[in-house]
Amino acid sequence: MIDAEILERHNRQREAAHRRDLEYLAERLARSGIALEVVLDELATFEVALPTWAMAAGGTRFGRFPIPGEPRTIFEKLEDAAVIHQLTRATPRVSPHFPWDVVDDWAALRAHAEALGLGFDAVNSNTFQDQPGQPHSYKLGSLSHADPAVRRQAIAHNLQVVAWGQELGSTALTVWLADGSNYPGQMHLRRSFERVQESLAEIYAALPEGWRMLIEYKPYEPAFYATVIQDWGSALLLAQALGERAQCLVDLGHHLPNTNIELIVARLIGVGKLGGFHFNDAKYGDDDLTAGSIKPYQLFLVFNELVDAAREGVPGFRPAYMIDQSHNVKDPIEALLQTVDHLQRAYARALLVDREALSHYQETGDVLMAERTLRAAFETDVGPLVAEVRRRRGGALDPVLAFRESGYRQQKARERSTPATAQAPGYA
Ligand code: AOS
Ligand code: ZN
Ligand code: ZN
Repeated sequence: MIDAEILERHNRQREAAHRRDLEYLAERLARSGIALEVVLDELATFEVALPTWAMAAGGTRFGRFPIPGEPRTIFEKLEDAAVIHQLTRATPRVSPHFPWDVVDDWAALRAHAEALGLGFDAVNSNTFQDQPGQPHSYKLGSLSHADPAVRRQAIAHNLQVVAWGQELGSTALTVWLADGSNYPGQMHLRRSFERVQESLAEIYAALPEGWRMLIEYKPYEPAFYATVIQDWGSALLLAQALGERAQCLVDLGHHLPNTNIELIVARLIGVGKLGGFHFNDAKYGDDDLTAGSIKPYQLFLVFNELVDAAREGVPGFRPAYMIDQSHNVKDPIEALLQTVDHLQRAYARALLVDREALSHYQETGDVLMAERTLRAAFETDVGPLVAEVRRRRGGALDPVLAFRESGYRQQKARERSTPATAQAPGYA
């Protein structure tokens, strides 16, 4: 991890300016009747899981550009995750992906994570690629495949992933399927969905106590004509058919352009089926860009729904927050530090919304003032709040700069000299 002295020096150099910024913000908030300490306490509860697959340089189907010092194993990915947690104090868990994360000693991995102060979030199965030695191919589907032998193999893999997750203390399985068709006629649209439901029911029935199943949807890619679980409606139908412990996972990039994602979030909360998020951002499709980099207002509006639900105490509301990004051109650690900061800012802004006023304007039909209430929160510079939460918890005032000052990447480039094992590009 990063030398404590480097971190202290980083904070010391910025402390005076930070205090002035925070005092100014506290004064502004007080004028609107908002107590700084209350917001800080709520903001400090925000945690988001890091995906192991985003720790190394990602890629597209055209290529991948490895960077020196990227992690080669899940052990090294955890080291990088620990640095991100050290600087942000908001990422205490990692979400692994099987079989991309190869583990042969579970006790050693557990001990490694514990020593780094990390735990594990949802485990991800992978039936969108064929693995060496696998008897059946997923070329034409996995849990939806017409051949029961292929479905059985895909079900068995998911059960295996759950068993591995138990080794790690995880309590959720995320299922994302590439199942679908590229041409009209290729797949029976109704029956393929029924088969997915039946397969998921087998996995669901075997879930250990306290576990949840998170069902991820996506409109297209790699299937370009019809994806079996293509939208929140399909995911919701499955979650409802399976039972209470099955919920939907909203990956922000998995929507067609202009979809109102905050409305979907509100709908899912309304029926108790919002299981979690894969945070990222997109301009066109499943771009997997840094959360908040393209549509910060949308991200704020999503968090606005989350804060609203939390304040109201909606029963069973406890979505899992995870990041799902592919870092092709940024240093992955820096990109993740930036992402966490963007997420915290969106959350902080949502905490500042004057909900009483908003509800009054909604009920009295004052459209302009209702919108203005949201915008007032969105336009507040919450940087000092987020920095203060980090500082109080022992993190960095400016995580990206602290990371650069630490020389961590250069040091890893020396230590992790052999080329990174090729990671599957594309479907991040
Ligand atoms: C794919 O587009 C999804 O976002 C999944 O979450 C996927 O399993 C994950 O990104 C790992 O590739
Ligand atoms: Zn995802
Ligand atoms: Zn995706």
